[in-house]
Amino acid sequence: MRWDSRECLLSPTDISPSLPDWRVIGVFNAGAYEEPGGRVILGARIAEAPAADRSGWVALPYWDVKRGPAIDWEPATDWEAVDQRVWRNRARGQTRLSTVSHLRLFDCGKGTDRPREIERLVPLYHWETYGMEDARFSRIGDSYFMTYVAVSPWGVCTAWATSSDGWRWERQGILLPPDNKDVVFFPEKISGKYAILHRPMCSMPWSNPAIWIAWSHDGRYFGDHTRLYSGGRFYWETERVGVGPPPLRVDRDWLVIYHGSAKLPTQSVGRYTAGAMLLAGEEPHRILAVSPEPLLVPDREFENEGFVPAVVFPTGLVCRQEKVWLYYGAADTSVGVATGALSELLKSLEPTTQSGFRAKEEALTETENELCQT
Ligand code: MAN
Repeated sequence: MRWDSRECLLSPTDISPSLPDWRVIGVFNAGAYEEPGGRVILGARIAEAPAADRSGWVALPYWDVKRGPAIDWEPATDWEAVDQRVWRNRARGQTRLSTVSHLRLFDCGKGTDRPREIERLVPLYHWETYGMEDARFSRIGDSYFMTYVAVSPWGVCTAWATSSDGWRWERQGILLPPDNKDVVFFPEKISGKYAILHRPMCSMPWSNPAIWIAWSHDGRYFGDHTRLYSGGRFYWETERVGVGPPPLRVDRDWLVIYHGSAKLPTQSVGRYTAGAMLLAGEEPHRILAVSPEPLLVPDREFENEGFVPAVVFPTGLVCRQEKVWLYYGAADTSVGVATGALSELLKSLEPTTQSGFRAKEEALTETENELCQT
């Protein structure tokens, strides 16, 4: 994919911390929507940690729903780093995050204007106390739907909120219980039903985490869950996949941009790239085309240097007059935006029938069906 432009739109130095003695580690993974008047709003994740270090102690930040950002200081000997994002208690095996996140909304004008902060969404409920992360936005009819990852002692859930204007959000609670993230609403009903893509994680490694599709009559209670895609077909998505922005209607079908990660010899978190697939319009559990090569790879300095190097993590997509604005987290530190022609993006997809992809997926499904019936 040939992008027309690619730039860093927001970085930690643009953001004021929630408390004077805290620091912003990252502003990243921004969901996006376009208002009817054409203004683009980003909902970015702000990850923070206390500025001070205490020798011999580990800072475990959290968000007290009554008092705001807070820290549990724990003896360093009791905790080991899983990677830069996660601590694990040596005795209990319990995990905690090294940063705590909330969400901020930014007005970024026509799409790449200098973002201006307009709203903050901070943890209000027990299930958000370790942070609110990675928001995605869909507009369905006259309502805005937001999904976000809600982390707490209960685990990694997906929570959701709705709004009539995109500014004042009404929290709707937990949409899907742990562990589930990368959840997006399709931007319109399909055959009269709401549909979501989601990414449950098995605590037992039966397979790589997969993207699933589910259906609902009211947009709240989802069923008819079907497994869609677990990655692993291409070298850049061998470790895990998860959907990025909500699907985009392209003629009769759906363009879905997703992240794929692959292990790196040099660091514990893999390299994250962005790929795409096309789902059938009225039967979105059918994959029609895929991108054998990633659309976006971390090859700029701001994507390779930061809290988690070698990460591009797509979360927002705006399409106007055949041009796309793809918003993505860069190195879990900054917000990047890539712009290009929709036609170029679609050109990079290959029909699944050509790549033999479909046949393999069907074979897999047959085996799984047999297993289910025994
Ligand atoms: C996971 C999530 C994301 C993060 C990536 C890369 O998928 O925690 O929020 O951006 O890893 O670190």
